[in-house]
Amino acid sequence: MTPQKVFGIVLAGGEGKRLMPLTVDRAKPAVPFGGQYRLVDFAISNLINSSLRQIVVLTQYKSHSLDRHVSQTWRMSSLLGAYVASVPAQQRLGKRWFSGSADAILQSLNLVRDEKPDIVVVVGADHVYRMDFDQMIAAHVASGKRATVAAIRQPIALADQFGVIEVDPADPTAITQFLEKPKNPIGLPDAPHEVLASMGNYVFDTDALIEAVEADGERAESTHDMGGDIIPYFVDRGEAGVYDFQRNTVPGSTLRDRYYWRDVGSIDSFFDAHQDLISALPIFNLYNSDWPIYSMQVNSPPAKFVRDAKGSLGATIDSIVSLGSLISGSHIERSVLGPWTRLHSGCRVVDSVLFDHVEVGQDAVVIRAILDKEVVVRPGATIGVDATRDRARGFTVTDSGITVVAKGVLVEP
Ligand code: ADQ
Repeated sequence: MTPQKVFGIVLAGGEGKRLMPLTVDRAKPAVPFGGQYRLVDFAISNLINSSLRQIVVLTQYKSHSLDRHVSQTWRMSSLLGAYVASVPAQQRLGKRWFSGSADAILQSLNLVRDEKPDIVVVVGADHVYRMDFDQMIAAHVASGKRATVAAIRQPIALADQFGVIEVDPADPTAITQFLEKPKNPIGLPDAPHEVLASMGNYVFDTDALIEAVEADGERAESTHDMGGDIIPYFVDRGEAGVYDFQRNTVPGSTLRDRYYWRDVGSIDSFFDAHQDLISALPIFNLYNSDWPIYSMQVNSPPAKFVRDAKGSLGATIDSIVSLGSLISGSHIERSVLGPWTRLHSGCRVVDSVLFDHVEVGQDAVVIRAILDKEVVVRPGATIGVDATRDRARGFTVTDSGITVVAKGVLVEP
């Protein structure tokens, strides 16, 4: 097989309404995850760990913090023409921002044309997973299809959040139908309670992608969406193939995290994905150095744990504590603490996610909660103990009982 020149496009313009209030003033791909990462780091790390070296990140909505993160984290050596460039929406084709993910690509085609790649890989920016795209590219080239969609089985109850794929029984790599977020999905023949869901990651022959997004730009009735319009365009022509994510293996993965992929589009799934990181046998193992997930390295001192003034030792178990944190005689369990957290004596933080620079005062209690950056919990205050009271205080509480406190809020007892 001739070596292919591959160009990567990361779609990072999503608004992330279902993650409110975490997306009040940052784009969804910029939402902190796992202590020291941002969601976009997972997609970019996968592309870099595969052989891609020319990558653009298309941003749009509240992109300041995302642009800053991408430009500060992903500084590549220009020696070999390598780059990860954040590209804001530029109104190149008329006075409008991107109207959908396909329009974002249409408006950025000059970047593709400049590089003249054989293959374009297009990925979303809001999933937690490990994937070797070189394996998918090889399968795409071998199949002779012009567009290939990565897919994973998901419970049928979630079908309305995904593009749902039907394949040809005679050729299970050929897509015969693609329905974006169907209301009445049909289960798989061998598993009626599951569907084959698009992961929102695609491989295209470059000429095919250009042709499809240009044709889509002419269609007034189009929503200009990759899943809603572009993939069905290829399916109608018999040119769309499916790539089974369960065929993908990355070095160092364990049986438990081999096919791990999670859409973290809602507060509940965002919370659950954190729980997947922290158990002794993690379902998603951050400590796999053979396929690293990269992020910004800030110059911070190590995390420090001290006994409090009364001599109480505290305990931290099944948790991740990031650099710069100072923990004094507190009880931390099944929690993820971001950089520069301050926990004062006697507080309890259980089943929670704290972003960076959160401060929790003496004897405060935080249970099943997500605290955004710079939240200050005053001594003796509680969060996640009484849902009615939390809602009355203006916090978001999900049906499953996860409380979210927005950035910078001061929580009084
Ligand atoms: P969704 O995630 O619902 O479904 P969408 O909201 O278009 O689709 O987001 C896809 C990606 O594109 C995200 O990373 C988002 O940030 C980005 N994006 C959205 N609009 C953009 C724009 N105008 N400019 C730049 N980036 C933009 C998609 C597929 C489904 C698939 C799921 C998997 O459409 O078929 O099943 O992903 O989660």
